[in-house]
Formats: sequence, structure tokens, C-alpha cells
Amino acid sequence: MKESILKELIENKNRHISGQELSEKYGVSRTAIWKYIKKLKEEGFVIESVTNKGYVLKNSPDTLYAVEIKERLKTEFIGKEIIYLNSVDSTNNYGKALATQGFHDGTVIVSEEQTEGRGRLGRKWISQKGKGIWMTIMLKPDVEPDKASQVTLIAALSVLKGIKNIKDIDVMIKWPNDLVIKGKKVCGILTELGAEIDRINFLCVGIGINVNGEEEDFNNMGLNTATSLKIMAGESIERKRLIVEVLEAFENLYKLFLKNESIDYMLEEYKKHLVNIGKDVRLISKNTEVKAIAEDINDKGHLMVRLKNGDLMEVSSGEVSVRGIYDYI
Ligand code: BT5
Repeated sequence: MKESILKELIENKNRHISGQELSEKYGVSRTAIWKYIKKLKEEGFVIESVTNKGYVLKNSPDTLYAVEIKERLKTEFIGKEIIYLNSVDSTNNYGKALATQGFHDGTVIVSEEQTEGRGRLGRKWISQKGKGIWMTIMLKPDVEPDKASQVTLIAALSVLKGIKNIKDIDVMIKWPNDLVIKGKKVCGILTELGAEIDRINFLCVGIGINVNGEEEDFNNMGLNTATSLKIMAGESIERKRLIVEVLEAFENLYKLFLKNESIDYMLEEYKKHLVNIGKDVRLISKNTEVKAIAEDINDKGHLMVRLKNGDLMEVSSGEVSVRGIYDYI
């Protein structure tokens, strides 16, 4: 109900809407309407109330209510449905549960905080309340399961484009699933797959972006390898705007992927922003560790590395963990 009232206020930004009108429309008392307005004000919405005229929205805080994101979003199907949560264990967990009930292709789950945010291989993803974007895009791509990992690269480039559309900062992609600024991690992506041998049932593309976290927050959490856009840009970034930019960029790239069943159309652009090329990497699998030099990304989204003996080897993100000697993890 609170979100419905907010939707009315957004749609009627140019006039006062009376408590009477809202109470008739939603079949609740005027006192109930007043209580929802009070709650919204407590959350930081600036709502002017004028006797005998009603309410008008003057300003919004940096919350991520679905109605406010949808109002700005110009996409065909990504984010047409948005599930907004105040708190959740993990938006990817929520997405996987949703997948068992059925969902609209492109549904986005976004939460103000995650209490058990996840990275890859059981690692933790710290997701401070209100300071970042913790969201999952739910997809049903009609492509073979072995192409699913390419969606991680699409998500990475979308986040990069979204950030750059707002602020020209020196953000780079670290294959396969990180974005870094000056060697520190600002975004991580976790793509999870529900599939049969030859068919994808669903894909959860989890995206975590540190937007307005402070230097001391990360230090206190022992995350000295992390940074935020605010730290790097020197000013706060509006999270809603960034979500809109990222989802719009994602839809454009993802539609081309579905059409071509490949990411070759975006490889050139992707590689321009890659930190890995020419860097030493360690390929870590269960019992072995091999040193190599990253040379290229191929059209399957795999990393091509040059081994010490001169052989070129193709590495997919699922097979081994690639860690740069230069980096932090
Ligand atoms: C990732 O894993 O980078 C994937 C992170 C995906 C997070 C999103 S948020 C929405 C969705 N719901 C989820 O539950 N997850 C997704 P990985 O490459 O394994 O990196 C994990 C490592 O990054 C940790 O071991 C820490 O060292 C570091 N880390 C944890 N929290 C961080 C943060 N907020 N910022 C930067 N680094 C962090």
C-alpha cells in the first residue's frame, strides 16, 4: 500500500492529491493514508501537505522503490517487473526461489541490504544497507547452457557503461566477473544457472556495486581491497539513476547476444576496458597452480593464456580460478 501511495504521488507530481481521493481509490481510511504518508516522510520523502488541497511530492531520498525506477526506465523487458526488498539474505537466493514458481523474463530483484550476500565458490559478499546496488536480473535465455557464462561479461560491460554514463571515472573490467578502479574492487557479478543438459531454465545474474560506501566502512569491515564509486568520484552517486543506466545498457547488449548467440559484437569494446591483458595470472584448480600470461578473450568469453612452454590455452571461468599475481584476492 505504501508503494501504491508513492506511485500516486509520483504520477501526480504537478498537483495536490487529497487524502479523500486516495482513501476512496484504495478503500482505506484517510487516517490510514495519513499514516503511510508519515512513514514515507520518515524515510526521507519530502511531501508537502496543504490543508483542503492534499499532498504533493517535492523530493525523494536515495531509496530504490520499484515505482521510482520504473518511472525512468526505458526498456522493453528488463526491469518491467521489479521486486523491491528492504532486506534479504541474498537477491540471488530470492531469484532462485522465484524461479521455482515462474517469473517474467527480465524480472529484477533489488534490496537495500543483503544479510548473506554471496560471492563465487562460497565466498561472502558484503552488502551494506543503503550504500550499494545489490540486485539480480532473472532471465530465460533460449541458448545452450554452455553460453550462459557469457552473460557475466555482458553484465560487466553494462555496469561499466552505466557508471561511465554518469561519471567519467577510470573503471576497468577484471575478467570474468569484477569491476575495479585503481586496482580495487567496486563491483562483483555472480551468475547462477538452472538448467537441463541442453536447455537453460533460468539464469540469475547477481550484480553488486559499491556505490556510496565510505573508506572507513571498508576498513572497519577488513575489506581493504574494496572501494566505492563515491570514494573514487569524490561525490555521492544516485543509486536509482545507476540502476536505470545499467539495466538499459544490459538490455541492449543482451538482445544482441540472443540474436547472435555470441558476444562477438561487443568483444572489441569489452577488451578496451580489460585489465587482464598482458598481465601474469595464476590458474588455480583443485590441486594445481600454473603461471601464465593473459593474452586475449575469445568470442566464447573465455580467457586465452600463454603458458611458459609457449602453448596457448583457453580458460573458461568455471574451470579454474584466475588470480592475477598483481592483484589482491
Ligand atoms: C563476486 O564474487 O565478486 C560476486 C559478488 C556478487 C554479489 C551480488 S550482490 C547481488 C547478488 N546476490 C548475491 O548474494 N550475490 C550477488 P567473488 O569474485 O568470489 O568475490 C568475493 C570476494 O570479494 C570476497 O571474498 C571478498 O574478498 C571480496 N568482497 C566481499 N564483499 C565485497 C564488497 N562489497 N566489495 C568489494 N569486495 C568485496
